[in-house]
Amino acid sequence: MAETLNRPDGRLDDVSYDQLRQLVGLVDYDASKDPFPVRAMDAVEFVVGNATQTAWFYQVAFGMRLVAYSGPETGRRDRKSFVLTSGSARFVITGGVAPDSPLLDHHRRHGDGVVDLALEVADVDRCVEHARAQGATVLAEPEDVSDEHGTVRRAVLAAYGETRHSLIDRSRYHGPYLPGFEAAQSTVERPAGAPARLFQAVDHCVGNVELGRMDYWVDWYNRVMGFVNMAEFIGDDIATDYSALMSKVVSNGNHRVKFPLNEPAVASRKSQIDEYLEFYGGPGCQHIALATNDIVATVSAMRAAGVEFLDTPDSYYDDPELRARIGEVRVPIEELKRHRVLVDRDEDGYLLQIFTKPIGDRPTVFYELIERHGSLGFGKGNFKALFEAIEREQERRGNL
Ligand code: TYF
Ligand code: FE
Repeated sequence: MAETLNRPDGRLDDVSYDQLRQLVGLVDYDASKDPFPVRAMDAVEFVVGNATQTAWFYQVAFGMRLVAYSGPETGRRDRKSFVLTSGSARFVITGGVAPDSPLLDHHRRHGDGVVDLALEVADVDRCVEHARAQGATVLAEPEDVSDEHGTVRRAVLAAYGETRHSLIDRSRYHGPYLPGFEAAQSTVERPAGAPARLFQAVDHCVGNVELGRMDYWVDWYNRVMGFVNMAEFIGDDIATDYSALMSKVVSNGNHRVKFPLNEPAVASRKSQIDEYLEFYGGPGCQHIALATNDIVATVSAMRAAGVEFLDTPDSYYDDPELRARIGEVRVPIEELKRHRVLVDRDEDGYLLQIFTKPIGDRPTVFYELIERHGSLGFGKGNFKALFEAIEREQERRGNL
């Protein structure tokens, strides 16, 4: 008998600090000097063309649990929002109901996409004060919102394109998500033998910005959020070889929240970032990496549900240089090859990763699955194979 996916009280599963340290590569840092202390991603909110069916997709294909709902039945007439969780990861799927809902205009411009990378912070007012002093646009001033479950303090900052960062202090709140949301239960049953959850945390969320704007946004996260630059970057060298992109990564102090930022490289062929910017209608979130402790089980379950992943050629696995470089990893290389999972090793350890094809109608948002074993990187050793696979898909779409 398959068990249902949801926990009755609708709360996030506890993922311990030690589990997170491994899953997303946490480091120690001195929080006392942090001008903008961030605890974690609070939620990733999407606006989509059909929230009812998209919420179903994330339950069936990503094994997520439905925990909360808000919509016409709960007094919000113009929209529906479904809240889904997997471990410490929380997605909110929102769609317009009333024909004059501004969400439908957003969807007309961008298609399905990420509207809010919400951050959990301990002190909303202090963060907003610092952000404002650094020139950030405050879309919503700090305010308390309450219901019978308590009070949430929140504010909203503007980021790249139409993407927002809500800042959420939920330390005084005990409801299923935010005031206005009711607890909800999945009706989807987990397939017999499937893992209890397919991923445990959000590892990183990548932003695509226009040509020449990457350094502006890196500087913005440095100044406004006190984020630090991580070592990994893709510069001109890789960019021109693979006609791809330039990329730098910013993170909060302990690396719980990591935001790579990409801009298109000037190349003879259309960059994958140009394709995104054209079809998204401007800057936006490109991919979300989900941390799992068993990538083979996760990929198997997602494939069984119909999720499509980028293909990696056999030559990747048969390359003696790769085999020598990666050394011993948890999963036999033949099994990685069967599942098309990529491997990368650096001085700190290794990681396993794989990328889905775009999940919506437009060639914009996609997912990464990542299993870290010490590595704090992003798979730089895989960029060549990865970008070639992305370009094969671009070509099939007629956008190269
Ligand atoms: O997040 C990263 O940096 C890696 C590499 O279009 C990457 O996942 C960068 C750009 C891209 C796909 C993957
Ligand atoms: Fe990534």
